[in-house]
Amino acid sequence: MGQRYFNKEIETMSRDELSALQSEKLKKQVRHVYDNVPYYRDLMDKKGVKPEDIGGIEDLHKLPFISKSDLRETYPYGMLAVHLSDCVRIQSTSGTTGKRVIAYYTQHDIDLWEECCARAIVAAGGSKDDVVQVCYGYGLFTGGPGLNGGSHKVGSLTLPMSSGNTDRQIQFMMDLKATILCCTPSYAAYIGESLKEKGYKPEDNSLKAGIFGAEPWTEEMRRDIEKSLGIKAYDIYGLTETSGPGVAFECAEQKGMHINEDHFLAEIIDPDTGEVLPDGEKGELVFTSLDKEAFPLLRYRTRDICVLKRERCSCGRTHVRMSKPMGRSDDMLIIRGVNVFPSQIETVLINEGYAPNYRIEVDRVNNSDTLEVFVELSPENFTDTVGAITAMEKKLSASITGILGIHPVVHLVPPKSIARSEGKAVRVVDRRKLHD
Ligand code: DLL
Repeated sequence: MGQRYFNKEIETMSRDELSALQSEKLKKQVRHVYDNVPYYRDLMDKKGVKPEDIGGIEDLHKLPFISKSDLRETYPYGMLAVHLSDCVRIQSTSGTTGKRVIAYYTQHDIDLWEECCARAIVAAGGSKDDVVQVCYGYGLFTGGPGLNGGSHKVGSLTLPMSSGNTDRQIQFMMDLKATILCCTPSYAAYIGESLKEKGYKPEDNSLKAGIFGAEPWTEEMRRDIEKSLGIKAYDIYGLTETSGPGVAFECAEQKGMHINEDHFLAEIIDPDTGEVLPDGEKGELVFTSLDKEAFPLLRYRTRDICVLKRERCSCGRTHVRMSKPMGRSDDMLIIRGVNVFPSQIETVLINEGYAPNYRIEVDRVNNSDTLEVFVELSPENFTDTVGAITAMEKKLSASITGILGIHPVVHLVPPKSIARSEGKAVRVVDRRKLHD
C-alpha cells in the first residue's frame, strides 16, 4: 500500500498555518522581486506600491499584474531575479513565436517544481514500487522533465520515453510492466487505440493510473481512456511561466485539482476589469510564485478561466482546488499540445504575400487534433493551375510548420470566397468538444 501524501505536513496543513506561511513567503518574495527586477519595480512604482505595503496575503491585490506580453517585452533576461550564473536550467513554452517565453530555474526552483510533481504522482497512488512511464515531450517543454523529476523524488523507476514512437512505448510498457503513464490525454487515448489494434485487452497491461494534462480534456474523454487502458486517469495542470506541470493535481476524490498553495498563491479575477472575484465565481486564474528564485512572477495572468473551491476535500488535503480550465480569456488554442495563437498564422500569411483573409479549422479525429488553414488567393497571385496551387499550398504549409512546429493542411481558395464578417472576424472554427 503506497503512502497517501508526498509531504503530509504541508499538504494537510491547517488553513491558518498555511495563510501564515504564504504571508511570510509573499513579503520576502515581493522584496526579492522589487530589489532584483527593475521592470517589475517600475510597475510597482507606477502603481504607488512599495514592498513595505505588503504585510501579508490580504495585501496581494495591491500589486500590479504581469502577463505574457510583459514576458515578451522583457525577453530574454528582463524578468530574471538572480544572476544568470545561479541558474541551472531553462524551459520554454510549447508554442513558438519570434519571442518565446523562457523560464529560468535555480536548483532550488527545480527542487520545488519536482516536489510538486512528486505530490501529484503520490496522489495518483504512486510510490517507490511503481514504474512510471513518462511520455510527455522532453526538451524545452516542461512536461517530460517535470514528471521525470517528480518520479525520481518519489523513488519510482522512471522510464524517460518522451513522446512518439508508439510501438516502442507499447513494447516498454508491456515488457517493463509500467504501472503509471504520464502523457497528454490525447496521446493516452492514442496509446489505448494502438494497444487494441495490436490485440491487447485493457487487463493485459500493468498500468493502474495515468497522469494526464497540458491540454483541455473532458470527463467523457477521461472515461474513454480509463476504459481503454484499464486505469484511473488523473488530471494535472501547470504552465511554463509558473514552473511547469504540478502547479495543481487531482487526488483520488477527483473533485478539482489541488493547487500547491505553499508555492503558488491563486486568485480569480474578472478578465475585463482585473477585479478579484469571490470564491466560487468563474474568472481568470492568476498565480503568484511564492518562493521561486530565478523567475518569480507576481500576479501572473494565466488567461485560463476557472473556478476555485475552498471546501474541505475528503482526501485530507487542505489546499484549494481549481476546476478544469473552462476556456481562455485570450484566443490561444492548444493543438496537439502546442500553444498556437491565430496571429502567428496571420503573420506568416502576410509575410508570404497573402491578404489576411483566412479561416483556421481545428478538429479532433481519432483522438488526434487536426489543423486546416483556408487562405484566399488575391487577384494578384490568383492562378487556376492545379500544379501551381498545390506548390503554393505546400510552401505555405511549410512556412507555418516552421513557426508553429506543427503541420497544417493548407487550402488556397478563390478570392472573396471566405465569408466577411460585419463584426469581429470569426477566424477560428474549433469543432473539438474540449469542455464539458
Ligand atoms: O502544458 C505544462 C504541463 C505539462 C501541464 C504537462 C500538465 C502536464 P505550457 O505549454 O506552458 O505548459 O501550457 C500551459 O496549457 O495555461 C493551460 O491553458 C493548458 N493546460 C495545462 N494543463 C492543463 C490541463 C504545460 N490539465 C497551458 N487541462 C495552460 C487543461 C491545461 N488545460
